[in-house]
Amino acid sequence: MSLYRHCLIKSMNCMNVSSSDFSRLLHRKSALRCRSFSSLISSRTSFDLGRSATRDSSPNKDYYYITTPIFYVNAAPHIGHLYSAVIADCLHRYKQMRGFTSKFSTGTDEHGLKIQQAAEAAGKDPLSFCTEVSEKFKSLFQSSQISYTDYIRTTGEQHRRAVEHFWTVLYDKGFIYKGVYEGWYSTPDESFLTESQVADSKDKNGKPIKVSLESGHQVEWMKEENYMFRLSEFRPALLQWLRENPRAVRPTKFYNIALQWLQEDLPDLSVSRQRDRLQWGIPVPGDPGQTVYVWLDALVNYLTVAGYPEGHSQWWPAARHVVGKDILKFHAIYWPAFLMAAGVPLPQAIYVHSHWTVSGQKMSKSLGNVVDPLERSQQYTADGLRYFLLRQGVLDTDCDYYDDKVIKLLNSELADTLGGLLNRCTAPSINPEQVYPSFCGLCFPTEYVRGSSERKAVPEDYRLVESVSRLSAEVEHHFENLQIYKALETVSHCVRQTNGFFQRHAPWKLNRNNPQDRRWLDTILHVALECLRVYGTLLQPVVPMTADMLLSRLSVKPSRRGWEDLNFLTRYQGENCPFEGRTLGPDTGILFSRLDRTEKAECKPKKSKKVK
Ligand code: ME8
Repeated sequence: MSLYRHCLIKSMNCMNVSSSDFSRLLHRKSALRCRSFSSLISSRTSFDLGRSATRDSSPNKDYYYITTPIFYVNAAPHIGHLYSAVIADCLHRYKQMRGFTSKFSTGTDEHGLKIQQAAEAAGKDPLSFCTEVSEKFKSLFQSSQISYTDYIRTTGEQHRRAVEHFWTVLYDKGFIYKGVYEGWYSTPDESFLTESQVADSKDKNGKPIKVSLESGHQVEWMKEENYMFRLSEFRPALLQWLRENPRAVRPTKFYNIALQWLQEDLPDLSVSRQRDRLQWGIPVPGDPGQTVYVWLDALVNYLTVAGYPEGHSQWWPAARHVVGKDILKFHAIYWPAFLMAAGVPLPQAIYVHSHWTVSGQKMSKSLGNVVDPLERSQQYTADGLRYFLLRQGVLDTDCDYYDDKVIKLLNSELADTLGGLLNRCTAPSINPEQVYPSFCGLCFPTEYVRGSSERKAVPEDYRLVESVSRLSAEVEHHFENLQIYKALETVSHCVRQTNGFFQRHAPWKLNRNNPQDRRWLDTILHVALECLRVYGTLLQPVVPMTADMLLSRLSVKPSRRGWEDLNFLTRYQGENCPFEGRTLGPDTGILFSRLDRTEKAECKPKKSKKVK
């Protein structure tokens, strides 16, 4: 049987069409508005994976386009939302440092039943309700130094045009047909589920209900006339795409999950809802009785920001999506299938992260344990919270949040170790001239010469130089592998080594008036400040304000804070150091204040002591 005939039978089964209607339909060109079988076949060229930008290197190597999920506005932002944004922001800033022109998009997902219901419950008109919550996300992101270049709202006009265009392309190519969807629907997840994805449960009154196995949310049985997307036809192409691009979904754990899903049949996907049930959404082009399914609407946001439909050719090939594990299927299966159908290249990669739990439990409104990121960033500072999330967050495993852990980590790594080191090297008692002092090659010769009279450096000092010289390459490697926590662990290890170096040589015991002591004192400070300069530069994508404060104190101009300026201890290599002899920047206080535990695991910044 021809594929066309097969398609017709399938869709007619959904529509309960009789066999006489079938033969009439078979001869009607407008059937399914799928122009003709030959056009359906020719549209298969859109599966041409050779055209998709699926290798992790953009055709235009200088562009980088990173996105976060767009967040539902049915509730205020929580720590998980901020986490996605912080990961994307860190990668965006890192790529900018590496000389890329980077676009970074985030925003809010404002259509769908759950938003419609939330607005109704709040007694507000949907758009004002969406604007109010969307502003909360925006202001959280702004106060958390999320340096997005684009903030998209799906209720925007430009987005509506992009969705209408995208829909029309899918429809005209014959990938959308009208049928009847009958099955389970989860409104909180805005997701259709098969029988094997639901389980029996009881509501709080003991009444039997069905819930989604994955999210635990209650599902309802739904039967309505919908437009269906021919997802089932894309299984081979999706498999081919994933097999040929093992880095398309990262980390590997999630790549394997996506591959596993493709081992089973993929049912066609309902991509609209009846307008009488869902008004809050984009009407289906040419059929005002139907509303576009919120996930199709939402996914197109990434294209809208790239300039779709007219002008996306510059940015789209550089696209990477940061998403949580809960929405992997939408991004690794539905989205690539939609794009293949529309003849648009696939994104470069999908970066998936796991979830934050709170004191070992899933974060949920009903448990009352939702961590408010705005409140926490006021307590710990924006940089403090960013550092914690990136230092503790591991993409492929869930991480647990509790306040004590934040306080301990920030006090140890930012306040004591990093802040303490800066404080010690710039304290007026040890550095009265407030300069970046000179390095003396006799005290710290390139070769470790046993018994040399002026040499003061000991073998551990050479190990420090070795570690810090390697550091930028290691950080680069970890950033590229999306292991930001490892990059921070490596930096933190070097900061501790530098403190050890300072402590070992106790420069405060040296006599400034003795020329030999003075040369060594200056060398100790020079080495420590060089280390700090490297740490400050590398930490910019993670803690931008703290890094700025540190580098400003060292008098490193913004134009000297790039990756190419990371050359560590050039004087040791016999080259000039552009910072040697410079006056330090003004002292603007403590780099990172120690946090104090108060009742209820709350904390407040404590006055740290500064070395005079
Ligand atoms: O799913 N830990 O929006 P959403 C870490 N609008 N991250 C978490 C998290 C947790 N506990 N909980 C949520 C939607 N997230 C859709 C997306 S995209 C085209 C449409 C993060 O408001 C994580 O990134 O439910 C997750 O994927 C996202 O928030 C879901 O946000």
